[in-house]
Amino acid sequence: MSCVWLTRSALAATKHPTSCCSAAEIVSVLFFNTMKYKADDPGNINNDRFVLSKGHAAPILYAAWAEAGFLKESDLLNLRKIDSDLEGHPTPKLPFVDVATGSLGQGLGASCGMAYTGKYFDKASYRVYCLLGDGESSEGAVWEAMAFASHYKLDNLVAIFDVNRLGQSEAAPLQHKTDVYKKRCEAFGWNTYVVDGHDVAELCCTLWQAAQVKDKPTAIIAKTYKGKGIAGVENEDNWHGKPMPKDKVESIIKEIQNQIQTNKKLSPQPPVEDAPEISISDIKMQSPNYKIGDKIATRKAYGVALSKLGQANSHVVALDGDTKNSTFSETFKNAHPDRYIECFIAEQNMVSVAMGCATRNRTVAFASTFAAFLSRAYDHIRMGAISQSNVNLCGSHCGVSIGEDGPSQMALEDIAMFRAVPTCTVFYPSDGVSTEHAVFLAANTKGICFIRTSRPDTAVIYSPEEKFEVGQAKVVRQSDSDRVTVIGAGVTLHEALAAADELAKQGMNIRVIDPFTIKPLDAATIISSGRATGGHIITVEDHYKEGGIGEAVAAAVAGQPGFIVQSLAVHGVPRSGKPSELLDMFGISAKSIVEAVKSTFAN
Ligand SMILES: Cc1ncc(C[n+]2csc(CCOP(=O)(O)OP(=O)(O)O)c2C)c(N)n1
Ligand SMILES: *[C@@H]1O[C@H](CO)[C@@H](O)[C@H](O)[C@H]1NC(C)=O
Ligand SMILES: *[C@@H]1O[C@H](CO)[C@@H](O)[C@H](O)[C@H]1NC(C)=O
Repeated sequence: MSCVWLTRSALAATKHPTSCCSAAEIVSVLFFNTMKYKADDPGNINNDRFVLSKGHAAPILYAAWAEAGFLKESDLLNLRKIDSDLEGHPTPKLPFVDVATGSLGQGLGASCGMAYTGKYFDKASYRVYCLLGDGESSEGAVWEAMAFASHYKLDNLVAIFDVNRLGQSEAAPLQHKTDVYKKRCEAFGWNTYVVDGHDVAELCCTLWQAAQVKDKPTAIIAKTYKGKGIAGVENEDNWHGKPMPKDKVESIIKEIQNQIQTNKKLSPQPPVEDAPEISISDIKMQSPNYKIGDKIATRKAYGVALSKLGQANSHVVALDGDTKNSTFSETFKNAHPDRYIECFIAEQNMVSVAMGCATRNRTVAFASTFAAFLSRAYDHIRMGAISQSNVNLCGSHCGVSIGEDGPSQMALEDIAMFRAVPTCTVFYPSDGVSTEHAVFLAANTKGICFIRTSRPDTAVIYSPEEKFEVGQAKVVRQSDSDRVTVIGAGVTLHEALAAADELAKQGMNIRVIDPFTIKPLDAATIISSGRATGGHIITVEDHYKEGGIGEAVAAAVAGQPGFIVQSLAVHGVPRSGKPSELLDMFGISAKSIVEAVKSTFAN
């Protein structure tokens, strides 16, 4: 079946023919026996999902969709070319790809999110199939997903391990020890089969059996050979990621064609059409319930906002990694228990699951944990951008202002990290009202959204009627005689306001700006304020200098003549202490702002 086109395109251009050959029968059986889908409408909400976690085998995926009739066979010859969507690894530029793969170990987590959504939110018949490499299964994230899937009884999920013995530079650690894989999968609570991955009849039968099993996900350990069907290459070292030698291509194609037993045209079975039509766009918010001067931590306001969002749209879902009573996603859980997914202490998997939930516009997903712990999921977040994911992430407990818990819990790199993600909007709300807007705007904003929340209680500074937009800063304090523009966010905005009060008593006025989103940054407001204050700007942030607000502002005003940006930021490794002591120690308190402003005045 697909082998011919697979091989022809693979031999012509791909770096990974041997990784495709081991999976040829698996993919053929999935696409033309097991899976139910509309070949002419790959993104249909009712279709079974397929995730190629071993993304480097992309040519076999493209070959399958060509065999199904969605791609033209001639398209395959454009593999990896600059003007073709058939890239080296699959991305959702192609409507049959839900999440980008290629960074190994991430496909099963996303598959878990899709399967959870299918079973518990959509309550639909579609099933989810994920193909992994054996080398890939050394990734810890695979086993986070394995634990998740059995805990939630995802019987609509099948993981197929293509155990072809070899990795990239040498054999995978377990080689062909399929019994060890089986024990591991069973220990993780999966219904598990070991099969000959080149036996079409056995694969058909096993995949049928998997669909009869209730309350457990199914793992299929497929014993295969890398480079199967190519003499001199099959099961040999040193062929990973290598095209076949040019002078051998014709004979290899002939060799593979000779192995094809039938040229019968096969078509997939249609899906059961029982996934509900839903709308997740244009979610409206009611005005916030805070009064100016109320004290509430933005992390707490996040929970309130998320439950209101959940009320406004029934496809909003929340995830957390066992920190729900710290991030306050618990408030959402209490209001909408059926739409909360506890992901336990597995942040990489949580991010992948959230992305899986958000595929095909099935949900508006918000995943939260301490912002510090999102850094261990950075590769997953990065892949989320390539996946065109609309997932929303909330990181609480940012900065030294968390206090006594000490540096392991303090996020001081998260702004830098999220600013560097190409599709990401970075919200940094400073009070209850702006937090509520951040949550509603995130729900309605494409791409990845990150909301940075803080632990300490802070005063509400905006009236419930205040309007917020992505990329629109607020000038929160101004007069005609301002000499310096101070930009703060979160706790440091409140420090800046306290500094403004103190300085005003001494006859010195400053302008204070709340950027609201750090990316996109409202350069126009910052530049016009900076110009009104003689080009003097001071940024103050509970984050490291590198990649933080100061550098974002410096970049925004670069090229403006006469501007000077001074950055007050955390440096070095902090320690435990009272929040106020730490703000002083790291030079980001009102006191430090007053000093910095005074020295600017003195110059
Ligand atoms: C996270 C990550 N690490 C390393 C690589 C580089 N890489 C690509 S394929 C591969 C070997 C994969 O082996 P396996 O999962 O067994 O797949 P197969 O043998 O089927 O090609 C490696 C190391 C990668 N793509 N992603
Ligand atoms: C979270 O809940 C647990 C169990 O009730 C409790 O022991 C813990 O102190 C709570 N944590 C926070 C930060 O409130
Ligand atoms: C999701 O909906 C948006 C419209 O809000 C649309 O542009 C997009 O293509 C949809 N994505 C998928 C994968 O269906």
